[in-house]
Amino acid sequence: YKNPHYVTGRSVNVHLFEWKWNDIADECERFLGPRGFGGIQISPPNENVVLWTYNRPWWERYQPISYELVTRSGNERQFADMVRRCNAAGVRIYVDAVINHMTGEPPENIGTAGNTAVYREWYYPAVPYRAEHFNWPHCVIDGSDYVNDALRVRNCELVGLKDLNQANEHTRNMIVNFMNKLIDLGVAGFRIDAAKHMWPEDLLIIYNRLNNLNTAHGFPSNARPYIYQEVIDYGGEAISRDEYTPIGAVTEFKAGMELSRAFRGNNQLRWLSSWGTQWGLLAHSDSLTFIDNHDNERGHGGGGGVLTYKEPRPYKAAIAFLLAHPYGEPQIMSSFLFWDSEIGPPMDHSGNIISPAINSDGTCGNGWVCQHRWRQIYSMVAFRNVAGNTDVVEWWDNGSNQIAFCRGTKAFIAFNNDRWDLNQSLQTCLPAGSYCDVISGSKIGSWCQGKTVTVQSDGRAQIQVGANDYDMMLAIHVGPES
Ligand code: QV4
Ligand code: CA
Repeated sequence: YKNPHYVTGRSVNVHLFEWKWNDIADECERFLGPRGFGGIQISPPNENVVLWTYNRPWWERYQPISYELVTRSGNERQFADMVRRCNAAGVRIYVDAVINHMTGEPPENIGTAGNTAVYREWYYPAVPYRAEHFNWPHCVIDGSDYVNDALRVRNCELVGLKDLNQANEHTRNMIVNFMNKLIDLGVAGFRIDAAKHMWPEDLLIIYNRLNNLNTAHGFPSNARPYIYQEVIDYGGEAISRDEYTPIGAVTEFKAGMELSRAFRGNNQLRWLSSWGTQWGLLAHSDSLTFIDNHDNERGHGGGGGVLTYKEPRPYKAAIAFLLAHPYGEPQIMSSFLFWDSEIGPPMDHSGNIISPAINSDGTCGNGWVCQHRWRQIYSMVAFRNVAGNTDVVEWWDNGSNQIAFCRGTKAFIAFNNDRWDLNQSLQTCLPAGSYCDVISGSKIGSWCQGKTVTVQSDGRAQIQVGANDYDMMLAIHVGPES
């Protein structure tokens, strides 16, 4: 369950938060496919409660009413079309699977597919679930339970969301049928929402009943879905990420926390020479890494003070390091603009999501941030693909916040987070020649829009990253784009 089944030569998963299925299909064909992206995490595809009371917040999608594939992102036909078109473009789809719970007792009672529930009776007819399919006795998780009581974290309600009992055979069957339907439609795997709140042994039973990936969508035979489980573990809790690594990959929240700290200037970059398990991070093959996710970019899920699109300079640098370094399976966030933590995606007066506009310079409009379309970010996806499975070699640092390293003989990157310029002859490990820095500009024909780097026959080059440059890194690699 730890192989994302990317098409050969691709990497990086982008979370297209709250995007519509038709827009994702277009984005696969016009941008993500051609740019070498490996996959997309989509928002939950199953029916959720509609919450006009809160002006359609993004988090209504984490309150399921049924497993019908009808949401603001689109219906089942549009979902199937998206998966087919993205797979054809070489880009995999991962579903955010909300299987720990159903809705709480919200003030409204109609779902995005038109179904209703009887909250006080734990009755969700469109699945169907009845009271016997939930955990009893009824209880709600307290803050202190996270430290003291694993049983309550798993069998009580997360913020009042009706807690399904995954040890119940009917409950398991409904969940497995839902996930298998998605696999048959061509998805490559799942983010398991709130995995901490379910028993690993129950989850393993569910995973083991999942179908192999659909060979008609280009997956090899006997391929198992990629599973990455959302377990927030900064240490000190009753439940540990290590309980989940035997059954699948796990979200490594410490990666974003540590890189945010370092690129904000609160830890010296030179320490990153040992980035990986020596930092207390999960084993490489268990680790889904990211700087920010949809919760902590807006202070949900305990926040964590991570970098987001609102601090673009250090954010781009942290992402560049995440993508340049071989450790972990990286994911990037693609957001909509927000000014409060509850507001949903751009929408019209009827609640329909407004599609991102694509500006002439390739960036997004209509309220969408589209970090994946920022040059400094998509260029680093290409960098990672070129670097492939090469190691970090020729690490250099100045004893402070200027660092540089090669990826084998394929790629080179330097960062400067000091208050003085980096201007140094460094080993790039690349064949002699003239290269375009992929951070400060694109290569247009054989002309560099940004900085040019001249690599000598011994692999060395004069590397300059000014303290006041627009970005704090410089990256070059073999291949046409640099
Ligand atoms: C309110 C009160 C509760 C009360 C309840 C019952 O706050 O004290 O018990 O009413 O009446 C929304 C509201 C929340 C409300 C709840 C139930 O924000 O105030 O409770 O609905 O009506 C997202 C949001 C939540 C949101 C939820 C459901 O972040 O704010 O709750 O969706 O709409 C822990 C977990 C971790 C989790 C993280 C947020 O270990 O698993 O908290 N992360 C995932 C998702 C996250 C999602 C959920 C889990 C739930 O990434 O986006 O929560 O599916 O760290
Ligand atoms: Ca639970």
